[in-house]
Amino acid sequence: KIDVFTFGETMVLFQPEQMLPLEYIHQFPKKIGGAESNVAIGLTRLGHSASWYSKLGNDPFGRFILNSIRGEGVDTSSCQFTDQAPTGLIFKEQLSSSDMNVYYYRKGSSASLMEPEDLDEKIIAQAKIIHISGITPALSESCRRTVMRSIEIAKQNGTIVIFDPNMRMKLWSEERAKKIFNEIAEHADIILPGLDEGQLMTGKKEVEAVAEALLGKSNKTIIIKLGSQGAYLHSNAEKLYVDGFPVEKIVDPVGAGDGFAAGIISGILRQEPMKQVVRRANAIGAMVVGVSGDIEGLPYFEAVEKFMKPAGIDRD
Ligand code: KDG
Repeated sequence: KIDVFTFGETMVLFQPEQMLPLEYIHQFPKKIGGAESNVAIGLTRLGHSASWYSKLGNDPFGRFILNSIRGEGVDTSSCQFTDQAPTGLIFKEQLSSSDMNVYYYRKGSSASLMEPEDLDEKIIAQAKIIHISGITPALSESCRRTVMRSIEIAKQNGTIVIFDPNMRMKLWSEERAKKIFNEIAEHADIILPGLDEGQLMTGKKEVEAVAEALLGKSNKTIIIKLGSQGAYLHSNAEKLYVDGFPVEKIVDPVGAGDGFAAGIISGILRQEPMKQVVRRANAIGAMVVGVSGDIEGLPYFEAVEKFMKPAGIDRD
């Protein structure tokens, strides 16, 4: 039995080692990048079982992605290969430690062909949690329907729905994203927006007003990510700010939110008090930004525990 199911598009990620405009880059280390597989890999490192689904191109890049994710211990048994379209690609361009651009080559990619019928209903029905990212519904209309279908299956089977909006401006308009995010959020048990995403969804400005609007009259848990400031937890049971951890040097900001999501999901699976859950998620987010690449910085459980101990106190 799987703890967590997630699905989406993972691309081959070409990430230069130098901080230069891509025009002047001659070598591209080949990695993988995809918000949902980042979360799945983060979870396996934290000691949980995760299953990830995607439709991959029947090409060397599709095989590379599958081998990489399976190699990290994620269940990929429901993944499919198609001859209809190629695997998507992403290039990162880093001009300074905090200035990161991405270039997508993913329009009409294999993953954009995902259909509701492709989902393995049994895996979702048996999972404790399903992680939905707002990137997937932006890929195509059939992907949007696949997201809504996965939520329906989860709801019918008592699987907890966690939603991370993951706004990607290059994929769709703010207006369309706002509408779809709110449709998904309505069915979610836990929502993990960044402040800007929460503002987009609600039209409110202040952290607490955004959280209040997202909660409405529901029984959800809202956790607003505040970057280096940590996060704000808001539910009917509790409302509190949870401090972030200091980051010595930001090497690569991409993937912090996925590490945070993995931390939240892990804490919920461990049935810990929510304050502790959010604290560990903050710690993972801080650890991820210190390492280049989407998945390279995702920590093992013991490493996070060590990171969270107050400096100078060695209890070993
Ligand atoms: O969260 C990290 C992702 O943004 C990155 O891996 C690429 O999935 C990606 C996307 O669609 O932007």
